Amino acid sequence: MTVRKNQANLTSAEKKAFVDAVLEVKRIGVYDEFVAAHRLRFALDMNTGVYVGHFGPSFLPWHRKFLIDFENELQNVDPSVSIPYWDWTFDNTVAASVWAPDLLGGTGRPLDDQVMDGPFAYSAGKWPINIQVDSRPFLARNLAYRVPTLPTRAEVDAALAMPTYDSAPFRDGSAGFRSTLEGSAGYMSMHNRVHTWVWGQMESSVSPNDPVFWLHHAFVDKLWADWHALHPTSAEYLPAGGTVDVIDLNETMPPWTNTTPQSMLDHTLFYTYA
Ligand SMILES: [Cu+2]
Repeated sequence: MTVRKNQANLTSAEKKAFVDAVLEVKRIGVYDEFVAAHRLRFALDMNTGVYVGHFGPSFLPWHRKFLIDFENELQNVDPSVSIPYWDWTFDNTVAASVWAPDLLGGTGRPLDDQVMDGPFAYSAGKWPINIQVDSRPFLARNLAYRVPTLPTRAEVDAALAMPTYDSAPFRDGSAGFRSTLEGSAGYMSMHNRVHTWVWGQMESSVSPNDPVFWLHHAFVDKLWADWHALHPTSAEYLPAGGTVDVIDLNETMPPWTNTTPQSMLDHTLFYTYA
């Protein structure tokens, strides 16, 4: 059974196994398929008005399935590996262990935001940026540059306290837990703010180019699970049906042909959180 752990609690051996599996999925070309899939979905969400991966209720189940698929690829390389999560409310500085050279490496250099240490530095030779939105072939970050602080535990707790998953019109800024957690209810808040805090590729449609994408979204996913545990009688997902341009509970989420929000509600079918 897959157990997802807080990155702060990983042993050195667990960190190395995770990094090695990510590098191998990259080497065989599969990693970039995930980057391309996210870029495509983000563009469709932005430009077609049909909200599947972002800006609507299926933000959470879509990313849950996306992470499960990626975790399966990691486990094809090393069955012991799972996606760790990064609690950015607690490990909230550039000195946090997630940015150490034995896990993700640190912030970029001033000249061009190029990450210079860790396994994903361009100079280490194993992490070319192939699926791009600009011409930079290297992983870029500028931690705490565009916004100085990450979301706080109090902000997270306020979102978790909301009893409603999502509400009409089920879009950017709708009242309820999903939109508040996604960060569309306020400029650069919550999930969105974390992407912006990291900067570089993380602040773009090709954000999975930075492996912190998976650790960030694993924590967002855990917060969805935490929210349901706090509100066991609330509908775990809304809307239940009949909503135009929005994925209802039993509608299929592209690009998959066999995945609905309903099929993603119980994460314990796939993994648990430690
Ligand atoms: Cu995200």
